Amino acid sequence: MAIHGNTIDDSIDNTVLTSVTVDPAFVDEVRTGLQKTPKRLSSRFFYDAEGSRIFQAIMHAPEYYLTRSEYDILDTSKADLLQRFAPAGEDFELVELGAGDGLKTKLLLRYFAEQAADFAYAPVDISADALDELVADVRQQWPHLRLNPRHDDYFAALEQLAQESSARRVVLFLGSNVGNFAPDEAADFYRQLYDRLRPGDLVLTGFDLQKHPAIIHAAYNDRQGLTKAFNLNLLRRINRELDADFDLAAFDHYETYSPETGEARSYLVSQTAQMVQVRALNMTVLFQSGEIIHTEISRKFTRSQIEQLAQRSGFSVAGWFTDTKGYFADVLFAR
Ligand code: AVI
Repeated sequence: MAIHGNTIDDSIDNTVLTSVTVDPAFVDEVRTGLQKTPKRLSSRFFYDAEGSRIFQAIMHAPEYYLTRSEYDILDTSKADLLQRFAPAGEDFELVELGAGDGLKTKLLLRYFAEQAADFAYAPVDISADALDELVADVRQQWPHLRLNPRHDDYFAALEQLAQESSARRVVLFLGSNVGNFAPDEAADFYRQLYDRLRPGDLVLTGFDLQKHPAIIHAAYNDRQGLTKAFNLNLLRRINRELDADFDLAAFDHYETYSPETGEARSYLVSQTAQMVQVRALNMTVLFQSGEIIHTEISRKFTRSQIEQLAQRSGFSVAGWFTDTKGYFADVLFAR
């Protein structure tokens, strides 16, 4: 097997059997992350087709309150949101970053369409599969909706959209995706967003709030083992895309939540001393028994942290929507 640019060819006796396209950033992450102490792989790479499928299942797990909480908020607040997005019924462009399957957004689309709101929907996703599925579904449900999908990097898509229309942009960044950033990355992300928006544009972000630590801990330790499968799938992806030989049964999922930092952290734990070959990278990785790979941070916020985030990046907080339990907040930032 050899890597040519970003393509790996599976060859036996010089006969190419399969050709898998591998994201160069993934190659780089595996190469550098498995050499760090402690070992680290970013949760950015969880979302191959299988990872996306498992994440859909997590969103329905009884312990994973985040999706239900946000769905409730959007359902309860949809009229108020439309009023803020288009106070005088003017047209606007709803740009969704990391659209996924758009489950919660479809609730808004349905309501906005019923109200005959004048808007275009621009879902942006780096996963072509997820985007294609969403677009096909939205087209089928609302054939007259102006649809402007972008299979691109978030900021490149925003810049391009700005050139194409002068309508107010309302950016959706839902689902607590912001929690997967390190604190500095989050501030940087909103600063970059601010620079690409015009005065009057809006950003609606889903933040998971700090609450009883046991509730948060359970959300990342579901009884069906979905979160474990989600975490382990990263090793399966390395096996498939980089010709590695991780034995998934020799690794466990371990989660911590610190109420002091507000960080839920996911780890993979080597259950034994072992050696793993990543053949496409010509790399041998040694694990001690009990050694971890840190894979994800899911940060939980306080209200004042969210207000500071807005302030540090130049936005003002223009709306605060929460569920009855106070578990989750969708917060409107205005440029
Ligand atoms: C996508 N992201 C907001 C999820 C979270 O809660 O951090 C991913 C996830 N990881 C484990 N369960 C869900």
